[in-house]
Amino acid sequence: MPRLVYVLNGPNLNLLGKRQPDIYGRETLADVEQDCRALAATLGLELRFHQSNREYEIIDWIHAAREAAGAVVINPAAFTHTSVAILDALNAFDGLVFEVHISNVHKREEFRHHSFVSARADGVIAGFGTEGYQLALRRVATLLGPQ
Ligand code: CA2
Repeated sequence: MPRLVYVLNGPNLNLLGKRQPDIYGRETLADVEQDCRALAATLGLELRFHQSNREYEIIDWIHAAREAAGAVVINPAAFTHTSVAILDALNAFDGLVFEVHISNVHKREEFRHHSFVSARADGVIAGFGTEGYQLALRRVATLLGPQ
């Protein structure tokens, strides 16, 4: 399987580290990207890292992943709880899918307890802060095997 991984981030995650540090921590999305790139290099993974506030852009990146990637690591943010379209796109992708949430969504409001994406995910990480992205990348590397 290709060692290319798409790391996709949904709406408002561009504000990471700038608001609500009590829930989402102090790392910015640029910090998360930097950490992911450093780890990916040690794991022999190639990374495409994206964020969008637009559902269609996330769907387009999942379609692009179909052509070339072995895994998608996705924090769909609020689209987690609303988007059948993102679920449908992920269902058309044959590689590994890991869903990441910075906060523990199950400890929060009831509307955050349901995820459309979890029906397709090979694993779900919630409540590990931004470290969750790293855990997901490590799992991808384990499942893809040595380079
Ligand atoms: O815990 C997560 O990672 C979430 O996916 C984050 C989403 C939320 O809608 C999900 O229920 C759980 C919200 C992302 C918004 O991120 C912000 C970060 C800093 C300041 C404001 C928003």
